Amino acid sequence: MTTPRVMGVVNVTPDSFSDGGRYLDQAAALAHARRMIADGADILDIGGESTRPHAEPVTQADEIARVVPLIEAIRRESPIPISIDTMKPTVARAAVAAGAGMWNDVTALSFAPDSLAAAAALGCEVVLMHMRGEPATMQDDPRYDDVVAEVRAFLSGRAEAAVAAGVARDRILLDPGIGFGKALEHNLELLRNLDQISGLGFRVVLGVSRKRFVRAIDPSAVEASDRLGGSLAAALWGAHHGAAILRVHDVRETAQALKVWGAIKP
Ligand code: HH2
Repeated sequence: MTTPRVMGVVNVTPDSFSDGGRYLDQAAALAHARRMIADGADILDIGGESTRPHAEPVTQADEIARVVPLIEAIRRESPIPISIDTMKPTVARAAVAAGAGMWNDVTALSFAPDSLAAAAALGCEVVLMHMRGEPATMQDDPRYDDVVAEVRAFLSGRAEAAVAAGVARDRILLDPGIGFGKALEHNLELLRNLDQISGLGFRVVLGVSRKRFVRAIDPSAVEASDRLGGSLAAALWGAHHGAAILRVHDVRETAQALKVWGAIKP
């Protein structure tokens, strides 16, 4: 069991659920990225569009204007791997040209007709995430017969579609999409059975940081920033069940938790 890499989230958006608005300003976003690098991030995930329920859609041009200057600025001062969190191939292309090496797509390359071909042509790593429905409505009473089997089948199908389109198998990562069209019990079932996702043979990305399921378990954790303890508990669970990358807001605390976990595990 290897220690997962820590992916620090930098949202350059006015409305992200945990840090929306804080880093819309480029200088503040760059300062935040620098802090995450100093705190031990292994990867930065840059996003210019929020995927929270009822978030405002963003035009391609605005999204590029938010993320590309930041990626260029980080690249000028650090070799840290950069991921672009977008569903739009045009934004992914611009981000990769600016220095990103990974495309993190919450729609698993299904948002645009040319997403799969774009990923293959870019040759970057791709994160294929499971989401039920669309951000606007995904939390309206999501239902599954067998959430683990359904998410597993979806991710396996998208991975095979990516391979068929020309994405190298070892460049594909899978993510069960905690909180994306899932009620508390669905999120918990997926975490409980994470081994079944890692068992598909691809590296697994896990995003549990500050998510609403923590509040569903501890109703006192009203604000996203109140959810560090729950986020760390779920992150370490993920580490123990094969996650290769943990996508987090609290880099320093997660990196420390992983160091302790790594020192304890045989
Ligand atoms: N979660 C969010 C966004 N992108 N990507 C992956 N691969 N996995 C996730 O779990 C994931 C993701 C939501 O978190 P955040 O970016 O903080 O909020 P928002 O979407 O509102 O910007």
